[in-house]
Amino acid sequence: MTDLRSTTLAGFADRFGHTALSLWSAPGRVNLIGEHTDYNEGFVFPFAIDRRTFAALRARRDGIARVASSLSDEIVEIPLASLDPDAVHGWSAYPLGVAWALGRFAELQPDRPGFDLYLDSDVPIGAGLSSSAAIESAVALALDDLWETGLNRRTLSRVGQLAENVAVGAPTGIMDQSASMLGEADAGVFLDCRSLDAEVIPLGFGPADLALVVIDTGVAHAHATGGYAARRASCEAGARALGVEALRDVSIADLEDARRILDDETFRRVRHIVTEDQRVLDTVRTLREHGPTAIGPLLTASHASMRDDFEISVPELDLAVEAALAAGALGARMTGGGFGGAAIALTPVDRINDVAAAVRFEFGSAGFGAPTVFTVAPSQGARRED
Ligand code: GAF
Repeated sequence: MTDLRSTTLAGFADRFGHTALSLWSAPGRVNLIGEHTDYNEGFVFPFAIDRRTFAALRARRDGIARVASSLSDEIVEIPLASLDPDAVHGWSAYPLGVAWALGRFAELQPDRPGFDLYLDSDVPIGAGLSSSAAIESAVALALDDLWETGLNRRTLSRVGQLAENVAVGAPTGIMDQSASMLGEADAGVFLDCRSLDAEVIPLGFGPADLALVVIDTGVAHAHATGGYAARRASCEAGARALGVEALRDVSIADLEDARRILDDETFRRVRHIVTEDQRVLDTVRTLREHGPTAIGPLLTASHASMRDDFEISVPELDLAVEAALAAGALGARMTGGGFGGAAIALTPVDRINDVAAAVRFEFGSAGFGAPTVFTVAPSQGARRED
């Protein structure tokens, strides 16, 4: 396994010609359940994973920000005074967007230090495991320390979200940054996306001999384009037509009326959100009362709802779910924004190999590209590493 601590420090020294003075990291996330509910002010239940982005940092006296990454040869440089969402582009919009967004939540001194920052990561990109939130959270924590802004983790999650919404241009919700900031080992983050109240709940996968298998389909997705924004717009249109502030305010019992008021497509988008919110609450209750082996059917029902009502799945994700279930997974679903990325399968440890083999076999038979299959463990959120 790559030692990201060493590669990040070495990468920093190589690019900038001096050593880093602090090291930070933040994880990607898997969303266990609660998809597209965050921007509808509903409930989500993700966890931080044992794949992280590392950020090495050193202050500069000249008010210049320089960022570099293991994934690119360029060093992007900008005076702090010129930081603006329109002035940042490509991969550097993530770290520099965070540097800009911090100023929207905290009073920053005009003579604050600049910085050299280098990023390295083992969170797969485009797999729906939130490589973007991992960057944003690591950088937010690093710059919060450098500039002594004293923001709490909940607010730093909003900093990351603002960077993604405005600097990157992806209209995403608050889930990913919250999971990356608030996650803890062996636990999920049950988040009310309206109040931002979060509860860290033990998942108990280990004692139940369960593992969370990730099946990365290799079908890349991007939230700054098409489908994600279209689903968000449908949800907002549905809320307006139903006269509520957000779909969080629609109950299962209200769905009968909603069917009469809305066109068929908007109704199905709304039904996904309303039933998904309920599935999150049911998952948390079932986990508490009966343990993790009992939550499988809720995960699988969530996938069906995303496939049929929200229509954000793709054939590769559907096949991954079906193959995993047939090989002994207790529940499976696509995770993240959809239109590609990864599926997850809650799997008894003694069935992991069967699930991986079945998925690979079925992908081969269907003529799909080979998937990447691995397990993830619920892990600690963003932290200082040195
Ligand atoms: C992406 C977004 F970034 C999240 O905010 C969330 O909406 C998710 O898709 C879907 O649940 O990861």
